[in-house]
Amino acid sequence: MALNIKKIILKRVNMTLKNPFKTSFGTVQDKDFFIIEIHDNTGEIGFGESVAFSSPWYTEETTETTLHVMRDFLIPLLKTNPISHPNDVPEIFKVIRGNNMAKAALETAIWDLYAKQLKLPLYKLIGGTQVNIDAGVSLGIEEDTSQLINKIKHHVNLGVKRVKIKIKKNHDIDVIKKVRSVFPLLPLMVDANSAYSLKDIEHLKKFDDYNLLMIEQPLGHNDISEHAVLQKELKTPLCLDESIYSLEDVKLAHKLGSCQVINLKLGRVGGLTEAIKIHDYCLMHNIDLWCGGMLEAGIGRAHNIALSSLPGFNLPGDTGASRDYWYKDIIIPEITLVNGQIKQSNHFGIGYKINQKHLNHYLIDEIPFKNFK
Ligand code: OSB
Ligand code: MG
Repeated sequence: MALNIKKIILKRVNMTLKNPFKTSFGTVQDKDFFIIEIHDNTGEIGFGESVAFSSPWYTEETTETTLHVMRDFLIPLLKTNPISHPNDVPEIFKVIRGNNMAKAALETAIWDLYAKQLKLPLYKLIGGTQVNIDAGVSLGIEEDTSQLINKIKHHVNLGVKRVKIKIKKNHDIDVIKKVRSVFPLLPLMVDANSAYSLKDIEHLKKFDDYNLLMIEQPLGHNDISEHAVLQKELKTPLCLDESIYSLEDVKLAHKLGSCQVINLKLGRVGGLTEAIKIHDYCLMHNIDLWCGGMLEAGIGRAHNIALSSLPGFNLPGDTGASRDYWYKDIIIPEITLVNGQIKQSNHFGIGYKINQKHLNHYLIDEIPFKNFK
């Protein structure tokens, strides 16, 4: 059976986060991105979301490069190559180097479409077993740590299972110390977004005193080998985010001992097919795994929730409720927490409908593609 793609529409949307999100590299408040609609010959629609930001501070991709690569390279490949299973898509996209976020935006939409054609929830199609997933929260840098502590209190009251705080040079130990003094037993971790180098090794060793779950991406955004040097000096587990683009990267990190935990993001690894391969490898090798976030709107969030149902996701991720990010999300129902957990939808595909009224409110452009083989 082929998927019979008839039409693709890229819907460019502008959404403003409730709160600016500050990291060691910069601040995000406005998200300019794409909702991808892939229509089949029966009128069924698969949805995807592009996760790149307007500027290339996290990885090299941006909203504009995503558009360029989807429009000029990836969608033309989909026009001429019939697909019988979503697993075929990375194979078809292989002739285009990199640009994983652009690839994932289309590939995840194809998975949603395929699950809908089979009349299955996406999480069931991929063999997910976790019907309730633990929510975590990632909190940006606050110059005033009492503000951060208030935010942590809010999320702890909502039942989140772990808290991640962003740190940067000269804004780390002091913050961790204050947070720990208020929340001695909280499952707490830090994310440096590559703020340090091996020169900081003595400083980073001090982090071992605060019973952190892990330190996420302390060193270079594309480094795997120096993290192995650092991990040998630290008791606290390291987690890789930015450096992981593929299963090959995970294998290398595992072999070198660069980390004990993987943060998996659909966009960064090019979609669900590669994400499942990484999940299977982590499960087989007892590598701790959780699902990261990219400040997604509802469609991307729903894809993260489905992915997190796989049995190897043994730690709470970054995915939380819609209302913690947006005044109004673009899906129905919005994503909510119950006792710090998110329940899988049993509707077909990603399990959420588009809120057309809200989507139209945010819509700034619509680019259609027709004439598929
Ligand atoms: O490093 O994990 C990161 C947000 C944007 C870019 C990179 C990161 C993050 C987050 C927040 O930490 C994730 C989320 O809440 O969606
Ligand atoms: Mg990170």
